Amino acid sequence: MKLAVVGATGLVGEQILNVIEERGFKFDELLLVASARSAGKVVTYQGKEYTVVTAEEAIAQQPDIAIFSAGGASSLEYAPKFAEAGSTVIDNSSAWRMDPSKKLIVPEVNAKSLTKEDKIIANPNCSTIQMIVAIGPLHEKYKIKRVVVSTYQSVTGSGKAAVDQLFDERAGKEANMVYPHQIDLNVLPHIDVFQDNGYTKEEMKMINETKKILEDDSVKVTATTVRIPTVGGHSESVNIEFENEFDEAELRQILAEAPGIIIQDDPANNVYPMPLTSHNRDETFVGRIRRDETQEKTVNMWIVADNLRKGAATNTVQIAEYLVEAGLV
Ligand code: A2P
Ligand code: 11C
Repeated sequence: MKLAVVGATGLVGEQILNVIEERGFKFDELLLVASARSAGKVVTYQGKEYTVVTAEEAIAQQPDIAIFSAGGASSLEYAPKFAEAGSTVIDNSSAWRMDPSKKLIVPEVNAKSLTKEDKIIANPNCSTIQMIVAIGPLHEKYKIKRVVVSTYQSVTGSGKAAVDQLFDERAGKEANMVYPHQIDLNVLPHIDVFQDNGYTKEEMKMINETKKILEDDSVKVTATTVRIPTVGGHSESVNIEFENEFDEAELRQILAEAPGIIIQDDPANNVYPMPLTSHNRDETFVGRIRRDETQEKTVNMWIVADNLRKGAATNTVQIAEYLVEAGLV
């Protein structure tokens, strides 16, 4: 198994390396790939020294799997070249997600749809992944009619420079502005660029990617995505209306038994999911589960996950694990 991590020096790339080590993902050879700026740098990983290489150099090595988290432009340019060289690409950018010929995978929900022919596999957006982990099993049982979601997203979702903006503002230093406004002590109802319909691209990702992963265009989703000054961990308030009536105890049981979910729901003892306690965890945390008393067949819940982990790195590594286990690479 020859594995390439493309974007290995980025925030998500670093987490991919952590997750591979923690989960014991086996490889014989590892290629750490970054831009020409970083090529030649020596990185120590799992007690061994690796020299960072460019995408071209990695393609020539024909890795079996290439996990990409190097931005959309790099994916558009290099993923097809890796695929042509025989690699299976797992891509964390938005470049291929809505391409009808590419699969969009959250392993707990739809890994089984993968075949040997899938040479570029898309990893969904972080805020979509954690929602799907929780609502996927509920859709299967009760059929979802409509989802209303509001997010509370960490600055790590915007990369290293955004984390610097937050801490520089907090330290009273002059900050390089990644966001159009101060993020420390503030909340921005604005993630990614605004579209003609008044929604942001992040909101449209949650809407379109959810339908694609659930393979059900009838599921209505409306979203408001919001940036808050937290570091690590996206949170979501989710209101779900089902076609069919549900029993709350049964719904909790379904979530408790679903892969990748930990229920944290003991309000009497102030137990609920929080970004701080999701930090560096691979699971999705669900709490504040309660019937919506204003409408039939509707439930409210609060969903939290580490956006760099389950929202990005962990999901890509789980796809790689599935490919190996299912003999698809
Ligand atoms: P580099 O560190 O050399 O710029 P982040 O989203 O946290 O900023 O990380 C982006 C990652 O993608 C970094 O590892 C970055 O490398 C990498 N990257 C950017 N452009 C390319 C490219 N053309 N080829 C390979 N890696 C790239
Ligand atoms: C954020 N969701 O938190 C974004 C980051 O489509 O993979 C990831 C963007 C993407 O800002």
